[in-house]
Amino acid sequence: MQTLALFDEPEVSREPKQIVDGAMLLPGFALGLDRELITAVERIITAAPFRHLQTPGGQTMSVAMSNCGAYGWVSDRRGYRYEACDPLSGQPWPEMPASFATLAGAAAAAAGFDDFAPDACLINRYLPGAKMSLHQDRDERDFAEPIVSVSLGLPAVFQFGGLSRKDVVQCVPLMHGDVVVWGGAARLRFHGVLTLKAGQHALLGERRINLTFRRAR
Ligand code: MD6
Ligand code: FE
Repeated sequence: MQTLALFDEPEVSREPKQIVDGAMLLPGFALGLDRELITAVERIITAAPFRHLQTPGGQTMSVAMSNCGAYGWVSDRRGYRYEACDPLSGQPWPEMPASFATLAGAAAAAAGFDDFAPDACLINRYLPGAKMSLHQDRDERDFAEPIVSVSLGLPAVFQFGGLSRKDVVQCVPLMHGDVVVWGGAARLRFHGVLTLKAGQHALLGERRINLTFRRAR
């Protein structure tokens, strides 16, 4: 609960902004839930710790990852895929908290995608120096389902490209509490995150956490 309205004044507009056709930025959409999300992430990673996955090409990713929900995204020498169990523990991924699914559904609806019911939440942790190279999200079964991405902690620069890796990219700063929803014509656009700069965030210290909600199956 907010007790002092003064501290809840947005410094930037909370009007939804279209980034490209099919991709909407919802500035500050997750701000009211930020502490709850962070507490839940801390609990999830005690059961399914952050780890640096290997790419199929044999590189170690600089972003550390975990998951919650019925399916978790994993990568290793065999490829990218969704798994019902954490390969580290052999146990099912921690349950997706109801507050996560509710937030993701509400964000999707605010961007025009009704009835989004995620079954996978990838949790990305960036420390300064970590980045995510341009990629497409194409391991999900139904590309008609949108993706909802929640940013927490240090600001990052998100890159939105086109449908070809060589297309020009647009840079969008993502701040603590921002949510991006994308689907439709944007669903298979290349995207990435530039190298995280050092800094201190009041709630998360020297980290950025990203929650990416998807319908995997
Ligand atoms: C990140 N996000 O923001 C990485 N993918 O840390 C993604 O790769 C991503 O934010 C698909 C849709 C939204 C995303
Ligand atoms: Fe992605």
